[in-house]
Amino acid sequence: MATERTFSIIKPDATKRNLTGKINALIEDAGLRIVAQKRIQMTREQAETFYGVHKERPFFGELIDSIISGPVVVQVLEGEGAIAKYRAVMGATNPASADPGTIRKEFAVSIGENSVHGSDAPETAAIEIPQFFSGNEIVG
Ligand code: DAT
Ligand code: MG
Repeated sequence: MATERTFSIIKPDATKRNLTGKINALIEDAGLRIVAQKRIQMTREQAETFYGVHKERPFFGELIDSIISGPVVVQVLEGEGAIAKYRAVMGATNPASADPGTIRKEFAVSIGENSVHGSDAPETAAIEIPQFFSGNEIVG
């Protein structure tokens, strides 16, 4: 499998509970490298663009309010099959269904406050990464 990059967000529910380091440990223990990382406050406009694919979903308003409710840590993760690997480390969207040892099982509060985002496909990663990082901010 090829080396890939995926886009990750440590969401406000996790940064508020001071869990950035614990989540990064699970990421690194899985063999993924954090090749870019910064802590930002997302604007409503950035959030609406980022989550644009979910615009018609009933939970869209809640999703936007939640992702701008505090600081996030945006990251680029690199590794063999990084996209699928990170989805596995994250666990299921609903923490109640997530496997033991996954980030969401260990740390998420609810389906809406589920601690992390990860790209779901190479095409998605290619759209998401440049929304938050310029090329020279990513150091592999
Ligand atoms: P994922 O984050 O696992 O890729 P998704 O892309 O389907 O899941 O949804 C994006 C985010 O929207 C998800 O992380 C949390 C929120 N969300 C999804 N389904 C929800 C629901 N039924 N109620 C509230 N929030 C939801
Ligand atoms: Mg998704």
